[in-house]
Amino acid sequence: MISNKKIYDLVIIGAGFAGLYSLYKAKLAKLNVIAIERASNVGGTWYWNRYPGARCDVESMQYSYQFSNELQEEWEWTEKYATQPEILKYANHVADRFKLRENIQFNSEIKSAKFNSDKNHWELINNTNQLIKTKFCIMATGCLSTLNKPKFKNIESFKGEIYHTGNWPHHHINLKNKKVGIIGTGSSAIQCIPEIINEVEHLYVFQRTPHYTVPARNKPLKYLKGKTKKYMREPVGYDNDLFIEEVKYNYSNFRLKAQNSVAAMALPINHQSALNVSKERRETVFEDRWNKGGVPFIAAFEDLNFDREANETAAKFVRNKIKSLVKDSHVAKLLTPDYPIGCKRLAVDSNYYESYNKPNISLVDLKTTPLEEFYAKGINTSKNHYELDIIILATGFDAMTGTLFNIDIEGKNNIKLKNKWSEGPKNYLGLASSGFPNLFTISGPGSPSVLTNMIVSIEQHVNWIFDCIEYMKNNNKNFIEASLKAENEWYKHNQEVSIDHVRSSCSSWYIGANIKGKAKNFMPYVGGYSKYVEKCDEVSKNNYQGFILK
Ligand code: N01
Repeated sequence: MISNKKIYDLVIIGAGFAGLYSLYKAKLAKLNVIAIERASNVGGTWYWNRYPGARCDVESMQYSYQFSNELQEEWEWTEKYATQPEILKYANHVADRFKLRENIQFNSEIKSAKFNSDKNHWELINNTNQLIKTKFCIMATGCLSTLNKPKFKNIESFKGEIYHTGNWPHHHINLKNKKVGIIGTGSSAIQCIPEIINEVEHLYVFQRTPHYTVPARNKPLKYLKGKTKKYMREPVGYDNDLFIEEVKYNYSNFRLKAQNSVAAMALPINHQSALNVSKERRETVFEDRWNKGGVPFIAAFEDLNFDREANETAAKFVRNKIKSLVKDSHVAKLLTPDYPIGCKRLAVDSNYYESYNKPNISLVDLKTTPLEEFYAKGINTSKNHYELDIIILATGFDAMTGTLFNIDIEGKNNIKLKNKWSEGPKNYLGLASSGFPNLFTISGPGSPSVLTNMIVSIEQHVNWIFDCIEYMKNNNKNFIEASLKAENEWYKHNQEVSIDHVRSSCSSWYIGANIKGKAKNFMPYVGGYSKYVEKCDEVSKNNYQGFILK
C-alpha cells in the first residue's frame, strides 16, 4: 500500500490512540496521508500489553475520545475501569467506524527518518527497506512502547518460558500447575499478580522496590436503559454514582471538568491542606477515598504532591493499610515503601496486598538477597535457587524517549535526535524539537502526557498540530521549526516546576532512572494540564510564537 513514488502530505507513525485520531483529522483535512504501524492491528499499548489482569487505571467514561459526539453516545463501557480486551475492542471500533484502516500499513516498522533540507521533506525507511517521502511527520509512537529488558546474567540459559508483560503473547499461556516467577512490582505486576495467583502452582515475586497501590474498587457501570429518564440529574462534575445516561446527558460539562484540571481528569478535588485539618478529619478523608477507590486517593488533599510533610500523612495511611491487609508481618514490612507516595506512579489494584495471604505465593526481597543470575531451571539469588517453569518480566519500559531513539531520526545539518537529546529531551512544548522541522511528537517528553488522562492529552496535541498545519496552508508556509530559544526556555521551565514536585523525589522511569546510561531528567511536564493547554493556545494565537515558519 505504501507508495514510494508520491510525497505524502503526512506520515503518522503508530496506530494507537494518538495515531488513530491523527489519521481521522488528516482524512478530514483531505491530506494525502498514511499511518505506519509495526503491529498487525490497531491499539498501540493496548495491543501489546495483554497480560492477565491488564486494565486501565483511568475511569472508562473519561478514558475515551470526545472528538465525536456520536461515538461517545453509542459506545457502552461495561466497567468503571475497562479491561485491556474492552479497550482494544474500542480502538478497533474507532478504526472501523471512521474507515481508518484503509490508510494504515500494518506490520511495517519505521527504522529511520531523515530530513532532506533541499527538498524540505522527510525520507523514512521501514523494515522492508521501503522509502516513504512526506512533508510532515507525526510521531504517534507512544510513551511506554519500548520494553525495558534488563540484561540478567545468563538469561539465555533458562530452559523454561520467558514473557514480558509489555509484549504478552496473543495465545493463551497455561500457568496451571506451573512454578512461576515474576520480576518487578510496578503497575503491571500489581495488576498481574492477583490474577495469576489463582492459577499457578506457586508464584515467586522478585521485588527490588515496593510500590504504593490503592484499591480500584472496580464495578460494573450502572445503566438506566431508558427506564427512569425523567429523573435524570444534570451532572455537575465528578460523581462516582451517576448512571451512564446521566453522564452522557451532559457529557460536555463532564469533559470540561477534565479540561480545567491538573491531570486532564474529572476528579473529586479537596482544596484543603492535609496539615490544616485535625488528625481525625484527615483519616476520615483518606478512609473515604480508600473505600471509594482509584487515583482520586492522591487528590485527597491539595498539598500531597508538593509538601513532604503532607505527603507523609497519606504515605503513613497506606503503610498502615498494608500492615492490616497482609497477615505475615515480615511480608507486610517488605511490601511497605519508604519513599513519598505518588513519586512512582500510584498503582491501582484489585486484591494486590490480599494476594500475599495466599499459601502459594512467596515474596523474594532482592534488596537483601540480590538476583545474581538465571540458570537452566530458574533464578539464583545471593541466598537461594528458585526452580521455575515460567518467568515473567514485569520490568517496564524505556519510557518516553526509547521508541523515538529506536528510530534513527536525523534532522537538519545531520543532527541525530539521539545525540541532541543525550543529556535530556529538549524540545518546545513536547511537540517539536529545534533542528527537526515539520516533525511533531504526540504526548512527547516536555508535555503533561503520562501524568494525565492520556486520551485527553492526545486529542489536545493532535488538535493543536492540525490547527497549525491549517494555519501554515492558509499562510503559504511549508516549514515549521521550534526555535532554540523557545525550547531552551521551555526545558528550563519544565525542570524548574519538577524540582519541588513529589514526582521527582525518588528513582523512577519519569526521570529515566530505570535505564542504564539514560540521561536523568524529569521528562513529562508536571506543571499541570490546564496550564499547559493555556500556554499552547497562547502560542498558536500569537501566530506560533517560538516557532520559525517559512
Ligand atoms: O513498569 P515499572 P510497569 N531487577 O517501571 C523492576 C503504565 N501502566 O510496566 O522499582 C529487578 O513501573 C522495578 O524495580 P525498581 C504506568 O504508567 C499503566 O509496571 O526499579 N527488578 C519495578 O518494580 C506505569 O507506571 C497501567 O527497583 C527490576 C518493575 O520492575 C508504567 O506503565 C498498568 C529490574 C518495573 O516497574 C510502567 O509500569 C500497567 C531489575 N534489573 C502499566 N529492572 C494502568 O493503566 C526493573 N525492575 C493501570
